[in-house]
Amino acid sequence: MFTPARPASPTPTIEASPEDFMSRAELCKNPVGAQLFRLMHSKKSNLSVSADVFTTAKLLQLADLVGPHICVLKIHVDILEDFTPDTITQLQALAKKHNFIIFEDRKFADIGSTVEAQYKGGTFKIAQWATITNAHCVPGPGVIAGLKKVAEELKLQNSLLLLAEMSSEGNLITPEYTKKVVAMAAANLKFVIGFITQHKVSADPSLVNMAPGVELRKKSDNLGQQYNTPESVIANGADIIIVGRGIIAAPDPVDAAKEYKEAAWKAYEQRLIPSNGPRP
Ligand code: S5P
Repeated sequence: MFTPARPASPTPTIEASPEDFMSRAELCKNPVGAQLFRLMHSKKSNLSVSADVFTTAKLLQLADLVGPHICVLKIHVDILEDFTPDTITQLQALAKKHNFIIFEDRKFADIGSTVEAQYKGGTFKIAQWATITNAHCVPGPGVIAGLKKVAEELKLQNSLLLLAEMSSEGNLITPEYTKKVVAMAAANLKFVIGFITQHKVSADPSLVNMAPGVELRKKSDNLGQQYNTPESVIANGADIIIVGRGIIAAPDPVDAAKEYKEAAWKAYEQRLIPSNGPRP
């Protein structure tokens, strides 16, 4: 008599976790948040390079080199000595070629009406090209309202990260302050996609946690920066590592980018194993 083979019991896969990036993409209220989670999944990269360089040529060269290995390229546009609108046109072409998102690390921190003008105008016209930017919440909710107003009026598909924690020694952020930042994010989910932080700070899985201050070989610089490893920040609930000098000052930035990418992705996969959730 024919006995049908018993169906193999489903092997638990990492992708079945409700905490995986593809599942979290479904929950995002801002399309940039969803795009970011999906992009990380498809590139298997939760690495953001902080391209803190001083010329357009260096920025474009670095973006072209590390582009295949990153989800987000973070820049400080105001440290470029030779910025022109063409810097951005060329950077956007590389973002398209390598499929990464451009993040201007402007850290807006003023009253709503001032940040509105800073985001929209001036030399850099940040709102026109920075799919992601960030803000300190110290001025209160007006800082978010001012930035959101620009994105809405210009019909730009932009997004904002809030500084919930900092990596630098002696910073003034307290757990109480961080809680209030999380509440401000929760009140603005159509615009805010997550946090700059050292830990997972919100229980809302639609919000992304990006951690700077990551270095494999150093513990600090000589100006108060403090470093952790990719493994430790991701075990603490960060989703994306932001790496500057660990990659851009390495003898071979591409090799370094691959090393950080692999370490961060492995740590993310480890965290998806049920008993290894983020440490409180
Ligand atoms: O708390 C913070 C927040 C940010 S955005 N600590 C940081 O270091 N950053 C930024 O991350 C900082 O402005 C710099 O561009 C990058 C870290 O660079 P690295 O060379 O120390 O890795």
